[in-house]
Amino acid sequence: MVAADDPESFFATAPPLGDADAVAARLRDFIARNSQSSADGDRRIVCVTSGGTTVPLEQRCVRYIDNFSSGHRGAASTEYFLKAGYAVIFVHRRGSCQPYCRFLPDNSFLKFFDVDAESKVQVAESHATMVMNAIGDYCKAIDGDSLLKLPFTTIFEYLQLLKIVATSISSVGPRGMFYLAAAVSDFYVPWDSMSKHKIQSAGGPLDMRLSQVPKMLSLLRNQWAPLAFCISFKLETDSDILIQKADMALNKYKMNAVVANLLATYKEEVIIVTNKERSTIRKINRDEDLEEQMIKILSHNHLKYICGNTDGCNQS
Ligand code: PAZ
Repeated sequence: MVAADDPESFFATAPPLGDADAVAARLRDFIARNSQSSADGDRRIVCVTSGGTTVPLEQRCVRYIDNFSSGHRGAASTEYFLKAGYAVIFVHRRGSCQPYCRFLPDNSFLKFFDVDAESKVQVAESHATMVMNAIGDYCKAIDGDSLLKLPFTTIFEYLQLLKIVATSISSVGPRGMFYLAAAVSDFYVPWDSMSKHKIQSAGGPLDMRLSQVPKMLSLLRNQWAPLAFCISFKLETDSDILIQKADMALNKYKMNAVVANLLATYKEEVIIVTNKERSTIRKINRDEDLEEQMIKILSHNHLKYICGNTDGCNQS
């Protein structure tokens, strides 16, 4: 019997994605269109993962373990990648923060609207510019075929999606990038050992053994998309181990960069760790997005990587 932390066994026993063939076809078309249509024919394509994966405890799921992530970083980064000219495959947790909607308030977006005397609904004057810009940017991304959104909820869906995206993106070689900002579960209940129905409380306290989620970064790097530029993220709560863990991921999984951040400060500061350097990026003022600086640095590094891997590189 193969262990639950073995990738083959993970994929063999996971409930299959219902629309895997349709997703693969959409990806093929998206990548083909974005490889032909750009002015220089060398458009870069990034897969941004965003939001947390869930671990169901029951097959007919009532309860699940969740991972911390609002999806804000992935959504903001997607906007800046689009601005930098990338085509973006946005692999996101259903219901998490979306590109161009980050400014929507948590409590109620209804405060964005006014009703006039004739009962016509309009955007409140105070928010009109913001909403108009967001609609404009969003429509430009969708109409220009630059943004493909693929949702997941569970760890099973996420890893199957990642595999399909990676094997599709491999066709663009070094022009492909992975920006893995999603918070992915480290432990899970294998589908075939999961309770089918809601776990009952009558039996007293619950003892549950979680298996380790297989490490897919080596597969991504070595098999699925060997030439892609790969950036993984490392979130820790203990500052003493953050850099050590980032270095480990960089070397063990041969990432091109690791973005290290601490739970207490991740909105204000990140450290980009590469084989050559560690760059600390800090938010300078309240209105600035940290992601703007991050994407500038990472897309520049990606260009250099493409040049180092391509004959007759014409990237500027
Ligand atoms: O999604 P968000 O903006 O609330 O948080 C972003 C983040 C902290 C989840 C991300 O920066 C990150 O570190 N992701 C990797 C998490 C991990 O180590 O599993």
